[in-house]
Parts: sequence; C-alpha cells; structure tokens
Amino acid sequence: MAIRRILTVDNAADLAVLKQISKHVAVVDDALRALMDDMLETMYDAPGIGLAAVQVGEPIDVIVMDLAREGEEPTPRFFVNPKITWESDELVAYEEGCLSVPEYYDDVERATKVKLTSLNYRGEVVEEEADGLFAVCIQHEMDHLKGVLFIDHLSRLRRDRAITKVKKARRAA
Ligand code: K1U
Ligand code: ZN
Repeated sequence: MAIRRILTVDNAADLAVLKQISKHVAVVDDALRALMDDMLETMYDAPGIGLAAVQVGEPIDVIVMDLAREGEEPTPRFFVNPKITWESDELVAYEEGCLSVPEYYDDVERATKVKLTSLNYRGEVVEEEADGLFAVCIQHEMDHLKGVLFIDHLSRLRRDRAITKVKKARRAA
C-alpha cells in the first residue's frame, strides 16, 4: 500500500485533471483493489472521510469512504461505478470540505436521501439507501467523478475566494 499525492485546485495541471470526467471501470481485479487500498491509506493519512480516484490522478469511477468517528472501529467502504437511482426532493445544507480544496469549508445544499447501486471491493452489486453524512459524502464524491468540485456549487465570488485562500495558504506553508 502507498500514500498517493492528492491533487489540489491551486495547481493548474492538477485542476485540469480534477475537471476530467471519470471513466467506467470494466472489471474489479487485483490491480483495482491495489488502487483502492492506496486510496484508503491516502484518505486516512489526509485525514478525510471520502476520496475519489481522480483526486489521486486516476480518472476512473472509484470512490472510497469511511464515516466511522474517532475511537470507532474503521468501516471502509468501496464504490465502483456508483449510480444514483433515486434522490429525495428534500434538500439539506451541510458545511463541506474537500481534500482537493484544503482548509476551505462552505455550505452546499444536496438531496437529504439517495438510493444508489455500485460494485463493492469484491465486484459484487450492492444496492443501498444513504442518508445523513453518507448521503452528503456520496453525492460530493460522485460529483468528483463528473469533474465537479463542491466549490462549483457556490457563487463565483465564493469560489474565487476559496481558490485564493488555498493559494495563499500554500504560499505561506
Ligand atoms: O476531498 C474529499 O472528497 C473528501 C472530503 C469528503 C467530504 C467531507 C465533508 C462533506 C462532504 C464530503 C473530506 O473528507 S474533507 C475532510 C473532512 O471532512 C474530515 C476530516 C477529518 C475528520 C472528519 C472530517
Ligand atoms: Zn472532494
């Protein structure tokens, strides 16, 4: 397993990759599981609660997630070729963060509940319903697969402010 570099919006080359549309995965094999293992280690190291493959420079339809709180048993989740099959009309605002937009948090409105299908670590089909933080996080990560960042949901002013803040923080570091 290896910790990969997370692409960030303050770097023009990274941003070009983050804006790509990820590709469907043909087969869940050992090479894909090795990537998912690296992604999970990278996410835990960051730390974060979710990560899309494109954030480590692999624009394919793969997401890892772990919503366990500090002190709880780790609960890694893997989503290959996730597809939202239903979403609630009801929306909820949540203050989101993103490892590709470090140190910036802002409110985004998303569906309160979604139903999705995906393949798991073993390549089996899983159908499930998500609510709470799971619903917020899976919608945020699935946006990454479409080249959409959470700051793209904000006004132009707030988005520019976010990128300026990330650039300033990078220069200061
Ligand atoms: O970059 C990412 O996609 C990961 C992102 C996921 C996310 C967070 C909040 C709302 C929606 C999606 C993060 O993990 S940001 C870091 C974070 O939220 C966190 C870090 C440490 C402990 C708890 C949370
Ligand atoms: Zn993100």
